[in-house]
Amino acid sequence: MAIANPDPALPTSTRVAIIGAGPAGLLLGQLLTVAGIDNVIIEQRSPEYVLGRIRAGILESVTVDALTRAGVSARLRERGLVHHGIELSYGGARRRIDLHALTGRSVTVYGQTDVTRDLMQARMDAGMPTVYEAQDVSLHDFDGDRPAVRYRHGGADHTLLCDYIAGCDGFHGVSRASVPDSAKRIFERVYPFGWLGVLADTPPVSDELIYASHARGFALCSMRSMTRSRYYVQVPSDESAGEWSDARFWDELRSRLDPEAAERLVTGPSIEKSIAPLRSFVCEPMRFGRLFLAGDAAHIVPPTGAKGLNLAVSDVLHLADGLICRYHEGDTRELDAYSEKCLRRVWRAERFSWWMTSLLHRFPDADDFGHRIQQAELDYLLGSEAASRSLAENYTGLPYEGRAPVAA
Ligand code: FAS
Ligand code: PHB
Repeated sequence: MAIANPDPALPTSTRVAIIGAGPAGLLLGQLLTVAGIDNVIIEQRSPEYVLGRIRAGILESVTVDALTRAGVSARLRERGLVHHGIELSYGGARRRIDLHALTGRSVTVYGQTDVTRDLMQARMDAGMPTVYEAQDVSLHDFDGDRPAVRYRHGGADHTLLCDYIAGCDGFHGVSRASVPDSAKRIFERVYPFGWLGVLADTPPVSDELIYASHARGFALCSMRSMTRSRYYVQVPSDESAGEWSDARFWDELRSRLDPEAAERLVTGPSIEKSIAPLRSFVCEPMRFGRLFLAGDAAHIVPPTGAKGLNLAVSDVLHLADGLICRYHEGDTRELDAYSEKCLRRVWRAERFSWWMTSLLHRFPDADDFGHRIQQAELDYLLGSEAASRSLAENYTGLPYEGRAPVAA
């Protein structure tokens, strides 16, 4: 399947220049296109490379609604798995948290790769320009009213004039790096471990996700479909995926699961194996003149709470609404409120992701007291409807603060 226009005429001006063709950039591009607002996406990698990154798997209902609004939810509704609960495994037993009974909400299992592919297809169908394999991307004059993006492509230098720049280029992107240190405030916590993830064409060990807390470390049993599983084990932050054979991974995963799940585990050859570092990170503010940061370009959460992709989506919803108000009604109030509105939801997701990570992982510097506190927190969580409801509210996604009502 072709997933990009082969030789887009490289435009020299647009309304919104979007840096990055990950889920944030592609979703923003799609929402602006649907609203008739011209935009260009500039991506440093090839479409195949972008699709080759295996990342998130859990979508909140806010994300499903956003993809529906963007007109790209057909495959998601056909193939996505709606989950009404998750299981926590510790002390040799599994206990279920009934997300739907506690909140009336559920989550949908649908891989980020599929979300990205659906958005790429929609962009190609709409004939919108995406410049892949752009090199030496640089941002200019975003503190003025006529910013520009410069890049090399096909051996030539190009300049794209625009009204606004959306920095959707992830944690290692150029957008946040283009802002002077004096203009941003960084909040960060780096965890002393990472997640070794394996994708395998094997049936999932259970119908729902299993988050396991074990003396050997955290483990997660997830999936992409009922025939494709996604598993993770916590590893020291200095590990490399090359040190882990498939057999070693399966043995370690099995050792961290309750006996019933360990018995049911179906192993097979890994089709992807990689280690993701864990960090909490927020850049404040998220707007710098005509430059808006969205998604991982502005914040990172440890994946324990399944918030990363969902936060990127809520940023994009705020930014799309702000740009639509500006172009359709000449009203810049939503744009002016962008950073403050995003950061309210970002910090709540940062708190939840930090809390889930602290609860379920084994910290190398923790003492016996710390282990007992984790145990007590888990006992309380599963023994209290109020505590379980709090987890369920956050896991299924806190309410999205939409557009402020227009004053009568
Ligand atoms: P992305 O990083 O996805 O996309 C940014 C895009 O910008 C990339 O395509 C990149 O090539 C491009 N880019 C970078 N620099 C550029 C430049 N200078 N010029 C042009 N383009 C540039 N979240 C979960 O919920 N669950 C998970 O299990 C999970 N696992 C993860 C594992 C890893 C290794 C990583 C890095 C993240 C993981 N995440 C997970 C979080 C992840 O899903 C992100 O939240 C999500 O990809 C955010 O999307 P974007 O903001 O679009 O950033
Ligand atoms: C995934 O399926 O990749 C996944 C699911 C839940 C998480 C993190 C990752 O918390």
